[in-house]
This record gives sequence, structure tokens and C-alpha cells, in this order.
Amino acid sequence: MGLLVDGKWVDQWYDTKSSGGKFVRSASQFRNWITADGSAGPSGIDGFQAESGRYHLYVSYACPWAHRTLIFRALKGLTDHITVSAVHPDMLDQGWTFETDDKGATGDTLYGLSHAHNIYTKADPTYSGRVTVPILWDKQRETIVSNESAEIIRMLNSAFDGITGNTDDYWPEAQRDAIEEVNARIYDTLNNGVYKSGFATTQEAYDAAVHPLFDTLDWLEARLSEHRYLMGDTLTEADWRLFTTLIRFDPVYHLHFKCNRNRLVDFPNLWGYTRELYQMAGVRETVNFDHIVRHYHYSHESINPHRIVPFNPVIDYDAPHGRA
Ligand SMILES: N[C@@H](CCC(=O)N[C@@H](CS)C(=O)NCC(=O)O)C(=O)O
Repeated sequence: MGLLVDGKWVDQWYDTKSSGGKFVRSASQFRNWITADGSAGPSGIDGFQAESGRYHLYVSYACPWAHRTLIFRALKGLTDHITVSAVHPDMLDQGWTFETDDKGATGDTLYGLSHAHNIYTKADPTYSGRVTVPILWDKQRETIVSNESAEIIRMLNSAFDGITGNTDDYWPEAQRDAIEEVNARIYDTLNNGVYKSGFATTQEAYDAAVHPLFDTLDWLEARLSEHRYLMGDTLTEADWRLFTTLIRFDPVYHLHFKCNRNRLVDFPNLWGYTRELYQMAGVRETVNFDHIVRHYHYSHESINPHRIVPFNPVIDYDAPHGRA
């Protein structure tokens, strides 16, 4: 895997040497917004009006950030309005590819390109930076609207409401500050914390990631003993952002990223909550455990150089969750 420099692919693994063994995630660069009337969003330029059939998501089923966008597409009734291509789970020398498999990798259904980096250079032939998924693509202007999942889910939350008639709101105005606060802790110590733990190349960097990670899981376990969802009685984006990390915890992060003080199934509230969210309409179809387990173990050469995919326990996410 690697990154693009002036539109050219450079084979390079994450560099943790210059950061004292710590994994540092780089910021996404395409930051435009789809809006109902095409006006500019909080960042970027205008001209990306919500329209049925105009936009496309490039995702990996393995990737927790891309997974958020698939969940919002499902929850918000957008499956008939936004098309999807899913990359192959193996992310090797040339990054994400559009190889196909029989388990959900679709190929590039728009252009038939071979790699995700081709999508970035199609949008900007001089692009420099990492080639990540999700990518929200505009078929009309043939460019990337956004490659930042946190912003894509907020677009999907409301921009298409006039088209779908679905006004479910996972980013309610009255709770925004409180959601941001919870998101910040969960992002730093969990969503990204699992990567900081797994990609650490010094004991210090690992210790600095793994302890806050389990402190946050303990905090969430207690919070869910008092509240049905993170913000109370209704689901918000905070829950879905947490869910994509929890669903990968026992199959991947516990072993592969050395997040092994406990398993998810050891936390009764978090485990019931994860099953409840998994069983909500449309969500199960966004979870592809084959791609999740295969991707991490096969692609991260620095962590698992022999690419052995473990024989995992069967986990029954469909078991009754008993939460009311
Ligand atoms: N901030 C981005 C992060 C996306 C991201 O890091 N995706 C990973 C897959 S889980 C990726 O494509 N990594 C490839 C790379 O960094 O080279 C977002 O949330 O959309």
C-alpha cells in the first residue's frame, strides 16, 4: 500500500518512525458537501445538489469509516438513489483494488478502473496524499465530492430528505454539542484508538493507546446501563459511529490490533447494544464479516507478515438482545 505524490503512486507503509512509534492519521482532502439546493456546505464549493442517481459511493466493506456511509445510505432510504462499488478486501502494494470476488467486491461499476488511486487521479491528476475509502463521487461533474466519512454521513442524514421523504434525524440540532463531545472521545480512543494500538511500533505508543481504549469501553458500558442509546432514548450518529468499531472488535481488533484486555462479548451492555443495532432494518446487509476478517489479517504486512487468517469463534450477532 502507499500514497499518491503529484498523481504518481508511491509504495510506502505508514511511517511511524517520525512520530515516536505512534500511528498518525492524515486529514481527508476533498471536503465538499451535497446539499438540498446545491449551495456550499460548511466547507468546499457549491454545485453539488442532491439528485437521485447522480452520486456514487466507493467503499470497502472491511473499512469502519466506509461502513458508516453504507449504514446511513440504508437507514435514510438511499439505496435506490446512490449507487455503490465495493473494493476487494486485500489492500496490497497498489492499495485498494477493483478486483472482484464472489463475496461482494463489485469492481469499479462506473468506469471499470483497476485501482482506487485511479479514481483520485481522475478527479485530480496531481493529487498528493493517501488513497482512502469511502469516496463520494459525483457522476455528473466526474469528481470527488468528499472523502471524509464523518461529513458524508451528515450529508446523507438530511440532504436527500426532499427526494426520499425520510426525515429521520441522526444529527438533531438540540443535541449537537453533546454528540460532538461523545464523538470526540470515541473517535480518539476507540475508532482511531484501535488503529493506534494495532499500528504502534513501540511499547510506549501501544500502552498510550490501549489503556484509554479500555477506559472508554468501561465508560460506555456504564453509560449503556443507564441509557438505551448513547444520547438517551433515540439513536444518533454517535451510535452508528461507535457501532462500526464494535462490530469489528472480536473478529479483528481483539487479536490483530492487540486490544485484548477483554472481548466485546465480555461487556453485557455493549454486547446487547451491538446486537440490537446489527438487527435493525437494513444494517445487517451492510456488514460483511468475510471482507472484514480477510482485509485486516491479509493486508497489514507489518503486523501479520505471513498473512494467516485466524480460525475465529462463531459469534451470534442475531441472538436475541433482550433490550427494551
Ligand atoms: N478520515 C477518513 C479515513 C478513511 C480511512 O482511513 N480509510 C482506510 C480504510 S479503513 C483507508 O482507505 N486506508 C488506506 C490508506 O490509508 O492507505 C474517513 O473517515 O473517511
